[in-house]
Amino acid sequence: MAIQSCKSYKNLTNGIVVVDEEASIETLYLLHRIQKIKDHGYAFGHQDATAYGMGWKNNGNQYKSDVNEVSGDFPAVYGFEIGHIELGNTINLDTVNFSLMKGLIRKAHEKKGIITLSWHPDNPVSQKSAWDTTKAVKFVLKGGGLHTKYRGWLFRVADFLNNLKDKRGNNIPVIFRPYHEMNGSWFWWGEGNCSTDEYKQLWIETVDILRNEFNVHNVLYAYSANTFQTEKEYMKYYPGDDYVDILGVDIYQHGSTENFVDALNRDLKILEKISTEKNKPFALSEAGLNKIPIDDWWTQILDKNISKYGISWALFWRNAWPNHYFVPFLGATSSSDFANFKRLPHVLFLKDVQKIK
Ligand code: BMA
Repeated sequence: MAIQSCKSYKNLTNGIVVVDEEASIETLYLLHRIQKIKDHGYAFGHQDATAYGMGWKNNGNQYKSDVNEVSGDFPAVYGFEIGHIELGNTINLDTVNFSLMKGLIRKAHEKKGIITLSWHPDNPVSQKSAWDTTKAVKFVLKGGGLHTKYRGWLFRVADFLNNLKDKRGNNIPVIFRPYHEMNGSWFWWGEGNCSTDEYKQLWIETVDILRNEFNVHNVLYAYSANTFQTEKEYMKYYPGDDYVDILGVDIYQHGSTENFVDALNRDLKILEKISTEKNKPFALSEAGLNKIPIDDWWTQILDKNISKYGISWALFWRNAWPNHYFVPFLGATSSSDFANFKRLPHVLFLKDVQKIK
């Protein structure tokens, strides 16, 4: 990328002011590309695409992805998970090594892929997992007994983010999507486990500390709720326009196709409206049908119900185990439909987003 002034990149982002006024040029350029994607369709993403897949785990000497094996191209969007970075561990909660992850992030970035990071931090009070709902948020806020500990956690998050560098030493811009699915009650930061004000304060303090104190300037912040019924529900925990760059929603098919189709159309229509009003891009930040037992799910159920709304990307969850995978691997049900899905002109894989400048 030719060096241009920050000002000209701000023009490129259509006048959108990002959360971080000091965001790097690369970060503004990422936002610019995310905005442009929707003129061409939406980008396809996969969580941990290159870290492991069905029956294999990256040992540091390979670059592969189940998605590429089934479809002939890599994903455009790469989800990675930084849960347990806060503890200073060398591997994340799903046993992906953080140094390997940095390398995979660098590789995806060099190939012009887009990176989005989720974070399932342990419960800071009980020290159990993110799914332990012992009350915790109020203790990590300023003035709370665990605030110093929480700052230590954010120091480690910042250290990870600040060390994402390309070959030339420039920082790699990423989308950071913390404290997701807050309208569900399964995480310690979720509905019923803290008040809406506490949640908003957690978000605001997290951004302020990363940005103002720990000098993180390579991040776009994504607010990502679980499937919701109304605009009011979506906005209930929204920390404010100054603290969110991208709007997201996580929608899984847990039950009937009819319910899933209704949820996609209801939620994406609402997000499209909020996105237009706020001039912020939006995404299907997580999605999937475990094991994809429906042959034509990709083209007939998923794509037909998400392609008309203007999302920038759709990210599918990880291929973890034989009973927990969200993208087909060679020989799996829905593989041939997935290859057809990949060929749809508005469904953008890596080679397609490489052209979006
Ligand atoms: C969940 C599951 C867990 C995993 C977590 C974070 O949806 O896949 O097994 O630990 O995401 O990646």
